[in-house]
Amino acid sequence: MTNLNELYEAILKGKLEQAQAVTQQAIAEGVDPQSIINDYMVKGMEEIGARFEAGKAFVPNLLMSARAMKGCLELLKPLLKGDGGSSAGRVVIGTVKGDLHDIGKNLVASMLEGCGFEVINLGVDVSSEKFIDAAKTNHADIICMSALLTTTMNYMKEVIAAIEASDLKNKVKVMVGGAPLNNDFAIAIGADGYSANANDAVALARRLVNA
Ligand code: B1M
Repeated sequence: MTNLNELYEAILKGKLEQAQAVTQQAIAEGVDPQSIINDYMVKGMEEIGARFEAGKAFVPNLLMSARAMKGCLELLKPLLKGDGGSSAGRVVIGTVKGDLHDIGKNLVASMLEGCGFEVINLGVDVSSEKFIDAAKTNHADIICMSALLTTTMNYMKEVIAAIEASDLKNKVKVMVGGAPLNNDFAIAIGADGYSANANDAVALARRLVNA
């Protein structure tokens, strides 16, 4: 029986091989992928973030934990896939300009894909022009923005203003998310919705597409 606390520890210490070995064992034992991610992997990332904030961990530690988390998510990604049925909608997703955090955004992208959405993932450091071009080219239903920094979250407002000034106005919905955001912020910048995690993002995307 897998000891998933070892996964938490491996993510926290940034030990990729060890984290992947435990993840593989958990997958083989049929442990729920959502539980592996939310109860152990995300908790490890939260703890390394808290240690960083307290001056007890440094950027290289964050990078190593991020590498371990990403390596495990790659193993779990196929299990988040849906049945390949008809598209639930088309989403353009990216982390906003100036921000390089992509783990949560990629998790949201994988969950949306797993639940039948077509996802165009623009990566990190995405400008308003790039969001708008991609949404137009791909006839997106939703633009989904992520930010992890209090300094970059304000850029979302610029993207929304650019959308309003373009011919996408009233044609595309905007969803936002990321650790420093909340619902009040989303309303204040004129987004159509905010979600705190990947599961809620799927539910919100479904509501927005059907609205
Ligand atoms: Co950075 N970092 N980081 N970092 N980093 C934070 C965000 C920080 C809170 C750490 C801390 O001080 N406690 C802090 C921000 C403080 C602030 O803004 N107030 C911080 C800082 C300061 C920095 C640097 C400035 C550090 C430096 O260089 N001195 C720098 C900035 C670089 C830049 O972006 N320009 C930096 C760099 C990095 C690394 C590159 C080393 C690395 C990122 C690697 C990568 O992503 N490829 C990193 C990491 C790993 C973190 C922490 C530790 C973990 C983030 C993470 O992956 N969490 C983070 C601390 C923390 O968050 N506790 C921290 C796990 C992930 C699953 O959760 O991303 O929140 P999260 O996503 C969730 C939800 O938020 C939501 O769903 C996801 C899944 O449930 N969600 C969405 C996210 N996006 C969504 C979009 C949606 C919906 C939901 O659309 C609708």
